[in-house]
Amino acid sequence: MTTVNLKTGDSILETNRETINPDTYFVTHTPPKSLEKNEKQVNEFVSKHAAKGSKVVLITSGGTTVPLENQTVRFIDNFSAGTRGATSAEYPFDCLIHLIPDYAVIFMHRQFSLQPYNRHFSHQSILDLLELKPDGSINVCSEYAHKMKATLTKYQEYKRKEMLLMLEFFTVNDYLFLLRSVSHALNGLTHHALYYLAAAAEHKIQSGDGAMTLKMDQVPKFLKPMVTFWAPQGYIVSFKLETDPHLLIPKSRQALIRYGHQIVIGNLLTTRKREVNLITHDSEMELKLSEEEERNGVEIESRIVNELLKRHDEWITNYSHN
Ligand code: PAZ
Repeated sequence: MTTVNLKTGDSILETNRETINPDTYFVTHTPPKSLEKNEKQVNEFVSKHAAKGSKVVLITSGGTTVPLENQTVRFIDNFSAGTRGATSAEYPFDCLIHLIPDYAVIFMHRQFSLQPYNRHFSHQSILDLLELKPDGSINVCSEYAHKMKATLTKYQEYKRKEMLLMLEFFTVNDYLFLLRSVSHALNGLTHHALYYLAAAAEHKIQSGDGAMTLKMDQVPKFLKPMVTFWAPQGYIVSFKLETDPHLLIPKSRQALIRYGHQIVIGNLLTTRKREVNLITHDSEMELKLSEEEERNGVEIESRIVNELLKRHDEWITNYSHN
């Protein structure tokens, strides 16, 4: 349990390591209203790609919120803008262009967080990208035209081939229900499903205690039921965020052993955009951008996704030989 004093702004006072049992969570909590509609979309998407023999990757992205009231006026949020997820969602398709395996993407993202392709223009106002001509027509300003054309070409191709399904969540509760449903749907693809869990889901409020004090529980450890029941044949990649460099590898390894999935990607808050560690049960690999690569706009997600698609492929091959 984490207690936060809202009046003084004192932060974490007390932390309860006990978590809500994931089995009871889904019985004692209300599913989001959008769940049924989303499940229908996911089932159609997965069936279509299964029929074509494509692989599917689920990417979760962005922070999760914890509402403070039932009729939400205030909520607790976290820092994640969804950069990792939105950036990663573009690379399976880039691989496809380079004739590496065929992956469709389910992009499960926090509402209003960054989105693949659109992210390239999210720091500008849309009105500043456009200009009004004397004849009344609207053009993209010449300084953005080249980048806009390149991005739009890829984005439209993605859409034309129906390779991308976008699903939204807002609260941690929406996230958990949707994750369970999507995992169930993808389980039909057996080893051809890849799960890339980059969203940040940490705390859940247990109850209000007086006007100014909140008690929070850890989010249920959904990875355990996911690995055991929801997606037992999937290739599951989780992320571990740490602030202390000494804890990064041990904590990542601890998560891997505790949940028994395939890979934990450890990243530090301050260096996450240039450096990550891929930890498996019998290996450790550091992926790091050089200063020159950073200057040239190389994104670490291109390295992560390439490496994971390679490993997923080897994993499928191993299964088919056993
Ligand atoms: O969204 P972003 O790019 O700013 O941050 C990405 C991240 C740090 C949230 C992600 O890489 C991550 O570590 N997700 C898991 C966080 C956790 O629950 O430990």
